[in-house]
Amino acid sequence: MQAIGCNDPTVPWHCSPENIVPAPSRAGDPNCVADGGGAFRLAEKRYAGRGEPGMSKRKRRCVDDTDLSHVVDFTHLERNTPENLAQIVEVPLQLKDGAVPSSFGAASPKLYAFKSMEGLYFMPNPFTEAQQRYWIKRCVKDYSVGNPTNLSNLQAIQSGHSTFWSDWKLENMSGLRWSSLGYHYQWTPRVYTEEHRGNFPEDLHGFIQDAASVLGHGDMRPEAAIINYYPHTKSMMGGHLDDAEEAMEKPIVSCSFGNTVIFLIGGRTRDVEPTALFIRSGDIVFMAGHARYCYHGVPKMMAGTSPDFLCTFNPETEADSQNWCPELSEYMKDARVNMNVRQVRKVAREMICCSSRLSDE
Ligand SMILES: O=C(O)CCC(=O)C(=O)O
Repeated sequence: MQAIGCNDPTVPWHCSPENIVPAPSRAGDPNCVADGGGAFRLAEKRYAGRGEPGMSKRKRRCVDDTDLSHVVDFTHLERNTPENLAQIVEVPLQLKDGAVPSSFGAASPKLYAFKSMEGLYFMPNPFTEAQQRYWIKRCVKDYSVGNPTNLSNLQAIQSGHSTFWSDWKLENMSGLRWSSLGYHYQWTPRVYTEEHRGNFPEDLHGFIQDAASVLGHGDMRPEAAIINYYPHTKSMMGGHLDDAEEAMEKPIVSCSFGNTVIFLIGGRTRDVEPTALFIRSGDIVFMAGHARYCYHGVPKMMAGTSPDFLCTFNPETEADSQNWCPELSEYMKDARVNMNVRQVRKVAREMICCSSRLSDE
């Protein structure tokens, strides 16, 4: 993963809008442009509400009326411009035995492609409310620190061995930015190695195989997950490429929960004008084919757009709930959680070492 800007190794590519700076020029790296951003960078600024180049400071402060009419909306097709609508095509799901996988609770999930972005597929929320809550709970409570093989920047802010749940405070949660499962991507050398590898959760493995199968990638082996936590509406992710996996022919499956965001996907360099999409709670984005090699990022989260069922907890009816609690509903009022999963190796490798030593590093 290659980030624009962020120099803090504990926050590899989650940059607050203030922190985003043009990428340093890396001679010989075809993904880097000397001018530090091009069309992608300008679109990020525009959607982050930071205005157009040359705009006065006063004007920049009031640009949250950014024109969103060109943002592609796969959930409400009727809201698209005629130009965007002409680009959207529904793609039949590839179903084994004609059945929609049970991982998707929705009666008939739909899958869309966008003609000018080969390899990008979008499935508007196929989950039931209970399924969304289940995955949020897994990401926030279990995948963050519960799994001892996780490498998470939360560890850096934890004191001693206390866990997030035994010491729950909303302020602690705002420090939670990412966690990795399976192969732990190493941000600085930009590699996956056998020494930095933990177990991959079975439930996530099964779900991702189901999801990839509707795209015709039923043979995908989920080997690395990055869970991204966007704790408040200023959280965003700078444009980057995910190109460190050997198995680039396999899709990235990316599921999001909580607040709505604007997602940008451009081209192989930052000079390509990106397409902007809305991603809402429960939506799944697949990046395959050409899209797998394209810059993408999240410049903007929309405040107050997390669905009501994620922002509430009813002690009378939900006290026994395994998957929900007041702390999660509090967190999800402002947050977004994204879990995105990749196959790393072309050929499966046995786990040769236990990455528990990572927790001692
Ligand atoms: O949060 C998202 O939707 C994007 C995540 C992403 O691009 C990544 O983790 O590489």
